[in-house]
Parts: sequence; C-alpha cells; structure tokens
Amino acid sequence: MSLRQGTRRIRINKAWEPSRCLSGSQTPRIPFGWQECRSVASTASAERVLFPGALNSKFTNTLKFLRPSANEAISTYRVMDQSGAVIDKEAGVDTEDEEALELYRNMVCLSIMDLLMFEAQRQGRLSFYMVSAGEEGISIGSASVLSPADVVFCQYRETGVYMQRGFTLDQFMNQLFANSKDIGLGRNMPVHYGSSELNIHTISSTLATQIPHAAGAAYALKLQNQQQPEVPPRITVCYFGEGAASEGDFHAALNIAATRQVPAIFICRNNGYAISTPTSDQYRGDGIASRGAGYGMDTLRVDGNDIFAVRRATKEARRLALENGGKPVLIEMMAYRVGHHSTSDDSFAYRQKVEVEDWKRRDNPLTRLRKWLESRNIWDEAKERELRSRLRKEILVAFDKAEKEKKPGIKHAFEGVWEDITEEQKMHIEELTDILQRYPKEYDIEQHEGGLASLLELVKTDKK
Ligand SMILES: Cc1ncc(C[n+]2csc(CCOP(=O)(O)OP(=O)(O)O)c2C)c(N)n1
Ligand SMILES: [Mg+2]
Repeated sequence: MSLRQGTRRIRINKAWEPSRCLSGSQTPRIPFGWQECRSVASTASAERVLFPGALNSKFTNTLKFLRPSANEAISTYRVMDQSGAVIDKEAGVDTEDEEALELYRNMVCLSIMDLLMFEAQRQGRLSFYMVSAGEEGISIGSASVLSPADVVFCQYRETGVYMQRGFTLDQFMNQLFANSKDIGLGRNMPVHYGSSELNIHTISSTLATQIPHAAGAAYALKLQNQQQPEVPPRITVCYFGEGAASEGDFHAALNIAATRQVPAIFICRNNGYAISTPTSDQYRGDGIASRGAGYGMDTLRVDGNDIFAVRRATKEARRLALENGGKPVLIEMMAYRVGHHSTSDDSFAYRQKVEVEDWKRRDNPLTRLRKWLESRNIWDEAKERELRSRLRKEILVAFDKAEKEKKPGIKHAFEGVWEDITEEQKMHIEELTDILQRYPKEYDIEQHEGGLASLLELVKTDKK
C-alpha cells in the first residue's frame, strides 16, 4: 500500500499489501490483521463472512444478539492499591525515587495553585478558573512519559500536562491575568493556555474540537516520521473528557485516526460528570473504552488515581502508537471530579456533598503516591509541611507579579489574523478610538500597554 505525494510514492505499511490479504480459496489465518485487508473474494464454500464490510466472521445458525450488559465490564489497570502498596512486586513501578518525588512535588504544586486561584476568583481578582482536583495523576503522570517533541492537544482540565512539560508559574499567572506578558496576548479566557515552545496547542472552549485536530496532526506526523527517518518519531496525544466524547467530533476523529492508522494516543479523562450531567445520563455502554474497541483500536482502561499505572499505560501506548508506522491507541483514565466544574458552577446543586467528601477520603492520586513515598521512607510530615509552605510562597510571588503587570496593548485585538490591517479594520479602529476618547472614565486605557497610542500607531504604521 502506498500514498501518492506529488510524483513520489511513499511506502506505508507492508501488512496492507493485497497479496497478504484473504482470498476465498485460502483458509483464513487468525489472528491476521483483518482490519487491514483491502481486497477479498468469496467462495461458495466459505465458512466465514467475506463481505468486504465484515471480514473473517464465522457463520452461525444460533440466533443470539450481542448483549453488552451481560458482559463483565472492561477491567481497570492498576499498579498499586489504595494504600499505596505495589500489587505485582516483581513488575515494580518503573519509577526511580527521585522521579517519584518530582511527580509528587508537581501534583502538590498543582493542587495548591488550584486552591489559591479558586479563592482569587472568589475575591474578584481573577475572572474564571478551573481546578484539576482528583485528576492530577492523569495529567502529570501521562505527560511525564512523553517525548517533549510529541504534539499535545488538551481540553482544559490538564493544567498538570503544562506543568510537567515546563510551563512556569509566571506563565500560568500571566495567562490567568491576561497581562502583557501572556503568550496569548490576553486573547483567550483564563486556563486556556497554549505553548508552541512546549508543543501544546492552545486550548479551545468548544468541546471536542481538539480531537479531529489531533487526528489530522497525527496523520501529518505519520508522513513526517517516514520522510525523516533520521529524526526520532513523534506522536500526538489528545486529552478530552468523557462528556466531550458525546460530540460527533470524537467519533469522526477516532474513525479517521483508525482508518489512516495514525500515531496518536487518545486519553479520555472519565471523571463521572460533564458539568451537571452524570455519566449515567451520557451513555449506556461500558464507558468510553468500549468505543475504542468499536473503532478497532488498541484500548485500555486505567485507574487514574494510580500515577504509576497511568505512566506505564501511557508509555506502552506510545510504543504501540509507533508500531508499524503508526496506529491510534485509546486510554480511558478513570477518575472522580472532586471540584466544581469551574468557578461558574456550584456542584452541590446536582450532587450530594457526602459523595464528594467520600471520594476525597476514599481515594486520591496525591494521597496514594504519598503513601507509597512514605512506605519507602523518603517522605514524612515535616517534608510535606516544608514543601507546601515553599510552593504556596512561590505561587503567591508569581501571582502578585502578574497582577501588577499592564494589560496587553489594545492593538493586539486587531493583529494576528490579517497580514496587514484591512480597510474594514481601520474603520473599527477609528470607531474604537472615538469611543475610548469620549468615555475615559468607563475605559481605563492607561492600564493597557502603550495606552491609546498603541492603537493609533497601528493605523499609522500600516503601509497600505
Ligand atoms: C460544543 C460545546 N458544547 C457545550 C459546551 C459547554 N460545556 C463546557 S464544559 C462541558 C462539560 C464537558 O465535560 P467533560 O468532557 O466530561 O469534561 P470535564 O469538565 O468533566 O473535565 C460542557 C457541556 C462547550 N464548551 N462546547
Ligand atoms: Mg467529565
């Protein structure tokens, strides 16, 4: 099988060659990669279905519907139990003590930042915020085993991915305050971070749009990986919630990723809720993992409170995603959304407080890792107190600095889409200048870098 690219033909995957596929006269070889077959011919005596749409299915005269509710639910992969004890001592945790300590520090940092930012929003100092409580292990654990060159697409509850990849406290705070130092120039709402330097696409509020983007980017990477064999191959990693998986975009993306066999990991954070909608109202099947199997993908369900399981699963998924030139993998990470959906939500309007308290007490990615660290005698209460107090200070220093920065120049509202300012934009700039000058009390333009001059300069410097 080959793809046309200009006049060159690029070899994709040996297993796709029609000569290696079934023909009616051959005895089907199972488990041959039947999904990859392209040409088949049926014979009168065939014992298996050879319609092009469902290859290699045995004929049966038993009338029996598939009944998923009668099956055992898909198992959930774990490395350590709730008390932090490793289940398979021989397999261990694949993590050195020093690395486990770093992961723990990042998880604690994220949880403290979340608490402080949530409070800051309540004080009216930030306009909006979303916490990751209960899901710190998923974002930090999975990001910790990726290559920095892998291309990441997030939803919005993956602040830990940014933190693990090196987004600094200053960068978080500058984005949250939409100040002049924000990489996004204050154009996005809080927590919708982005970093080309860290290979993470900017977050978009519109649910699930990142999933087809990730499938498309993975297809581009598949071609790049083949064209540049001297460069280490890359994959895309796409995060989304189980609620986003109800969007059509999810299905379209997984299907195209599967049919094109692209190197991608789709990580679903199943935290039980899509704002106020519980999973019981979102789907009737066995979570999101059952859908991966439906699209013909390698799929795994993982205990998201177990950072070692998250890491091992993601590492193996990355290896699989690069097998035979590429294939998509789905991981469903199970969690519980401990916090409210966002600062605009009061979750006790639709769930019992006791349910949340129970989850906080019963299981948590931070306490599990802490128990493991303590069992190895590399962590204790004194270290915990010192770490928390140091991180709290560091976060507050970055917060104060960012709060004092000026807002981005108003000109940025007009830049970045067209190469030159258009005639229509010039009209808008004139109208805006007029309004800002007429209502100085309502619009404090001096808090924006360059004040009104930044806007006027935009029209003046435009050559056309
Ligand atoms: C296309 C679209 N529809 C609806 C919304 C409103 N909305 C924002 S977040 C959300 C819930 C998403 O839930 P999930 O994907 O499970 O992620 P979680 O918040 O649980 O992390 C909804 C419905 C939106 N942003 N975009
Ligand atoms: Mg959810």
